[in-house]
Amino acid sequence: MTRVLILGGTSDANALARAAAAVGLDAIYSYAGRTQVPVNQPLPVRTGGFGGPDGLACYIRAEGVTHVVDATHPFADTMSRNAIAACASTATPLIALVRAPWIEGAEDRWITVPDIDSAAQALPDEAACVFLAIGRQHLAPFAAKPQHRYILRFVDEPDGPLPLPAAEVIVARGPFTEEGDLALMRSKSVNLVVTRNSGGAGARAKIDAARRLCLPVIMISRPEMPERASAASVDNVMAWLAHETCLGA
Ligand code: 3Y8
Ligand code: NAP
Repeated sequence: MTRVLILGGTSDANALARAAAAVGLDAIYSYAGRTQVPVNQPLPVRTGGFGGPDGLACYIRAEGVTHVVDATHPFADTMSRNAIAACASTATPLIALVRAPWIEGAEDRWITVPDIDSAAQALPDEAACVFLAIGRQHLAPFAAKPQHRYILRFVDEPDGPLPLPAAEVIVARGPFTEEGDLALMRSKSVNLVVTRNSGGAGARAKIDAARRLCLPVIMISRPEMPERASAASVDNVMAWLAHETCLGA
C-alpha cells in the first residue's frame, strides 16, 4: 500500500500536494513549523522537526511511509541530507523535486558568492541601501557591515531585536511580483540586492527588478547536495510514483 511523505514548505511542494490529492494518493505533507500561519494543504499535514535522520527513520517506520518526496527548498540542505540518510537506513525510495537555479543573463550584474558569510564580505565599504531578501534566519554575518541601511523581508513579524542597527522590516509572504518588487526597491532607494539562488518563480521578482534598475545582485549559490534521484517537475514526480507503485503493487 503506497503512503507518501512530502517534505514541503515550497511552492513546488504545494503544487505536488494538489496533484497528489487530485488522484487520491495517500500522502502526508510535512512543514518544519518555521512560520506562524503556513498555507493550507489539500492533504493531512504534520508540523515540526522529526529529530534528525534517526527521528525521520522512526517516523517512516511508525507511519508506514513507503515513499518520500523531498520537495523542500534548495537551501533546506539539512532536511535533504537527513532524508537521504533516513531513506537509506529504512530502504525507502526517495526522490527530490528540485527546481533549476536561476542563470545570469547578459543584462544581469551578479556577484556570485558561495555562502552567506561571503555575501556579507562582498558588500561594499561605502554605505548603501541593501535589499537583504534572505529571510530572518541568517542575518548575523551582516552585523559586520553596520554602515548599510538594510531593507529586510520576513514572512512573520520579528520576534526579537535584529543584529543590524539600521534595518527596516517588511512583513510579506511570497510569491512576489516584478512590479511589486520594482516599486518597493524604487521607493526605498535600494542600490544593491542580496539573494539566494532559490530558483523557481516565487522569489525571482527581485532579481528581475534589479536588472530593470541596473542594480548589482549578490547571488548566493545553493549548497552542494549528495547524489540522489531527482525530478524537475511535479509531473515527473507523479510519474515516478506511478512507476514505483506499479512495481510495488
Ligand atoms: C515555512 C510556507 C507558496 C510557497 C511560498 C518558494 C516561494 C514564496 C520566496 C524574498 C525571498 C526566503 C523565505 C522565501 C520564498 C516561497 C514559498 C518562498 C524567500 C514559506 C513557508 C515557510 C517558509 C520558510 C521561510 C524561511 C525563509 C524562507 C522567506 C508557508 C512562506 C527568504 C528564502 O521566518 C522564518 O523563520 C522563515 C524561514 C526558511 C528563509 C530564512 O532563512 O528566513 N522561507 N517560507 C516552511 C515550513 O515551516 O516548513 O508559510 O506557507 C514558503 C515560501 N517561501 O506558494 O505559498 O517556494 O521558494 N521564503 C529565500 O532566500 O529564497 C523570500 O523575500 O524575496
Ligand atoms: P533546514 O535548515 O534544512 O532544516 C533544519 C531542520 O528543520 C531539519 O533538520 C528538520 O528538523 C527541520 N525541517 C526542515 N524542513 C522540514 C520539513 N519540511 N518537515 C519537517 N521538518 C523539517 O531547513 P530550513 O532551511 O530551515 O527550511 C525549513 C522549511 O522552510 C522547509 O520546509 C523548507 O522547504 C522551507 N523553506 C526554506 C527556505 C530556505 O531558504 N531555507 C525557503 C523557502 C522555504 P529535524 O532534524 O528535527 O528533523
